[in-house]
Amino acid sequence: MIKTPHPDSGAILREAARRVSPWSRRLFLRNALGLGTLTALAGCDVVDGISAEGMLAQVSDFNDRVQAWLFNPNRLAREYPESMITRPFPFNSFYVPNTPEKAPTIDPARWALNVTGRVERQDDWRLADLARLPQVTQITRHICIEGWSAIGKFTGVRFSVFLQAVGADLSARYVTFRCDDNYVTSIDMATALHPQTQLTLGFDGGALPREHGFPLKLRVPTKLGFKNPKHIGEIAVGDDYTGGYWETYGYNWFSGL
Ligand SMILES: Nc1nc2c(c(=O)[nH]1)N[C@H]1C(S)=C(S)[C@@H](COP(=O)(O)O)O[C@H]1N2
Ligand SMILES: [Mo]
Repeated sequence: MIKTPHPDSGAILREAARRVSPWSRRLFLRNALGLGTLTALAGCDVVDGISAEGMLAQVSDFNDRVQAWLFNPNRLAREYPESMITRPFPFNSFYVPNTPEKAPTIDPARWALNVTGRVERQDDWRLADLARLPQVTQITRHICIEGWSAIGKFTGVRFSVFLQAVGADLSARYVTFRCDDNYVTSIDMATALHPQTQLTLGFDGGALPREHGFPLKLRVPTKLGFKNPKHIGEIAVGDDYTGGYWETYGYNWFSGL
């Protein structure tokens, strides 16, 4: 059963602002402004009697929720002309050494995508099955939290189209990606349904190169690079918060527009 995907984020935000006390409303508004306020908070009297770390964790969690409220599923990330594509496109990984030679080698003949959780059809998908869904191309900027960005051309299936093809419960809260190099990340359903969120099979006019996530990655141009899982092996739909690899090291879970 397909349920209504997008809550009216504006109405939810107004309702939330009405319900919070004046003090927390101030905090609420400050946090809505950005992560810079975290440092300010850590250095002030508010943290007396509680650990700054605990406070920061709470504020980060608070940020995730506020940012999710503020997220506008209609707002698009910028798309670029072919002339602005970055070549070569940089590589990055969580494993050490951080080198493309360590990227997993996946045999497409033996690879299958597992789809689990709140979906009507838990069948595995082969590359050829995914290639039969309608393909779109977008040229967008990938921004890594480590301080670099690059513009690339990505081709694949709108993720919302895929979710409907598997009969995902679109009222579930999260979609989690488990990768064949043991990387994990998760996104909220509003981001999963964003029109630019793409299950990517192609890169720069060819197949997805090994170092950039062969055979399958998720391209989320509204989010930082670490929310763009490569070498996806499993997609899980559910209500339980699953976090992610870099998220456990303190990167803000929402990390997006
Ligand atoms: N499976 C997997 N996905 C991943 C990572 C990883 O190490 N493994 N690194 C993330 C980070 S931090 C970035 S910046 C991008 C890098 O993608 P690229 O190598 O195609 O530039 O992939 C993201 N997705
Ligand atoms: Mo990154």
